[in-house]
Amino acid sequence: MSEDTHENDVDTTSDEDTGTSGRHDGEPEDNSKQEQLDEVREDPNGEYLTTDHGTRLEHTDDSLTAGTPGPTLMEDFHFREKMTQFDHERIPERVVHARGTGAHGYFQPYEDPDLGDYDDISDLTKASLFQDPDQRIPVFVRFSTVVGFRGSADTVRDVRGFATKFYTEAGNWDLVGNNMPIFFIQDAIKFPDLVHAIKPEPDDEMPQASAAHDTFWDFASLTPESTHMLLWVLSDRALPRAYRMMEGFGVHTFRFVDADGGTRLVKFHWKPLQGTHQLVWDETQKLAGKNPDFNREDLYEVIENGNYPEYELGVQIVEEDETDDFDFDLLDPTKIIPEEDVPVRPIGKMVLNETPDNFFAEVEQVAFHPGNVVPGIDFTDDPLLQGRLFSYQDTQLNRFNGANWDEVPINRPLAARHNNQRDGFMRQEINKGRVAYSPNSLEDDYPREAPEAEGGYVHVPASVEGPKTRTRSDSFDDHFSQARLFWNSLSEVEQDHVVSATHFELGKVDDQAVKERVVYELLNNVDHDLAVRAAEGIDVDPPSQPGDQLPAHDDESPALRMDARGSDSIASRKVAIVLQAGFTADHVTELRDRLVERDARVSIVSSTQGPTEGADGNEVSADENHETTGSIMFDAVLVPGGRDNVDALAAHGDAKHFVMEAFKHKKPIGALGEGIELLRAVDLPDIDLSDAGLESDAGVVTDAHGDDLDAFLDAFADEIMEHRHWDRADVSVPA
Ligand code: HDE
Repeated sequence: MSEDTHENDVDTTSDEDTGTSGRHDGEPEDNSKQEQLDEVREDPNGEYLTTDHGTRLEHTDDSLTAGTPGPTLMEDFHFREKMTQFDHERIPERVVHARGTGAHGYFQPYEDPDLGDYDDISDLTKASLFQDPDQRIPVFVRFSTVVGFRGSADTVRDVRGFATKFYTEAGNWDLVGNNMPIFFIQDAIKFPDLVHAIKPEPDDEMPQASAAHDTFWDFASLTPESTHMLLWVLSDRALPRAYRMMEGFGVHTFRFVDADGGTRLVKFHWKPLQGTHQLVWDETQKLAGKNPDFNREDLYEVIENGNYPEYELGVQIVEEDETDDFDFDLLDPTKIIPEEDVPVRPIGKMVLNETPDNFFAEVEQVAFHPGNVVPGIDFTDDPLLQGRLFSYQDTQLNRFNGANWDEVPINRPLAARHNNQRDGFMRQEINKGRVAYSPNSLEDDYPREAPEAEGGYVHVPASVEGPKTRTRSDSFDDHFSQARLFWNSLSEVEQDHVVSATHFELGKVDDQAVKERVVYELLNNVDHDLAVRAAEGIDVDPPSQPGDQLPAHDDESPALRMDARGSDSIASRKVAIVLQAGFTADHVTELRDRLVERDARVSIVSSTQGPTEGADGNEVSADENHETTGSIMFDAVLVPGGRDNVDALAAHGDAKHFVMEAFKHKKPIGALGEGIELLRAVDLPDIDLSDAGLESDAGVVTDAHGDDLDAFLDAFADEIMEHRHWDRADVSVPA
């Protein structure tokens, strides 16, 4: 039988619709994963209501009964089918990372990446997805929190999942990472303990989506290897402003393999091109009530507005013979490689440009697995990674009630599939022929193994020897050096936030011994001052001297500071123009239009939605009222002039609160003309509010004359790009 005609093939997709040639040169919207999904999309204009089996229905709003009213009849197939489907709508939510959202997009390798000593990417890896800069690889990304249930709030203090499925011509590659580069534990066998400790407590199922309770800190206090990760979770990294404004990390050390079989170690990084930015704690708490979908909504809004989230994929490379150059073990997942020691080389860019059509079918049913790799990418002996290679396959059996989860459209590869795996619950593929085994002679031994030169996956033949043992490697012993490195690298403001976070997290712990262990045995071995400051807020006696395992170094890695990663435009930033009737209309329309020209998102906020009249009789339409929104939903606030406007605003508690709260959260504030009087009315501390002309002080931009809107807007935009103004007086505004 010829290769073209053998019957045993399970071709899920034709060459035409999969782009198995591997080229996706068209517009991103044309990527072939989308085409594949199109095949299973429901026709939105379907004319008639039918049963699941296609019978047209003449009446749907009443059950079939004997008499009116009367008992429902068994023969009401429409009722039974509809109700059965409904009763089975849920699948088990993920045991961790239950709360998430997702987007489609593409990854495109860079033409000329700065690869240091390597001529081009093929020197590093043969993975086909990185080779051709004209090729766009379809991707689906799911972002998540870890601890909360599926309906929990987005803005909790937590790690964020950042999982990417690359639908490559060589098969699916899943990079299942987080927004923090390390993890709590060193060995996967501790994962059930960690998760049981951090999830709501089993007797009363409280608290929701929070580590701030006894069982988590009890576990942590007895698990010193968690210290480095605890510092990250206590930092602003745990409060991302948006999924598109956080870094992503593959965490483990993986291997790259080139065409000659040469290998090297690699760590993966995602760098967001819209900057790495955080929320402040007070804001996250309020958002959890006022808009629990804050991060999810942001992702959908920016994609729908065309401000596509973009991330560079970067790699840190260590040659196999350089692994001893480090004072930690590269296989220890509680360690980073400082970027100053091994630079992150950008190798391509990911753009997220399409929201899912159906949350369940795409975001809920997408199933990641770190074991989904393609030739050119291999594993290391990191014991956390090794355990994950079992867990993800296994957990999907529970979620999908069977082994065929890979056939769900969002999980299906674009690469053709041929094998002898068969049957099971909800099998979609209709395999032809009588042969489902290998070797066989009846079908010419198809499907046959692919030699390495034809893309067959060959595991790196790494040598392994040693006795069977349950022992942690000595090289994993140092738990405090990098925790201290992280602490030393934070700005003063970021350190203050960590201290406040300890006051909240440990302040919620009832058991005094747990609190003391965290302070004395963990924090005091990171930094004495940190331990003393933490203790002072939580009724623990401050330690009198540094911990006996305190590392003797004052090293810093500036790349770890969040404020090191700004943005160079205001695209996608949300600006509120707060006004009442009588505002200076031409200022408002012009500012709004010019902000929109710069791709900012602008909302007009007033006491009521709808038309609001300016001083000259021209109207603008208010998008939000003070009930539907708040300053916490915005990146910046603008107050226009107009006598009546400002008098009304100054008499309006919600409007004053809006400005004060934005000030408290260190956000840029702009005011034009009489608008400055509102800032005076709320008494912003230590801010110079003069009537001289354009002024900028700690992120507050004012122009009493308002005659040069361009200059005003440039100054305001600069402050928005700064994100937050930490130099502003840290006062307790009652907001
Ligand atoms: Fe996961 N993890 N994990 N994890 N993980 C899951 O798989 C697990 C770990 C991560 O959006 C589960 O499909 C073990 C590190 C993400 O669908 C489960 C260990 C990192 C997601 C699982 C870890 C991650 C998961 C639950 C210790 C960063 C969400 C549902 C060895 C590198 C993916 C599921 C999505 C999800 C197991 C630790 C990232 C149970 C055993 C380290 C982003 O299989």
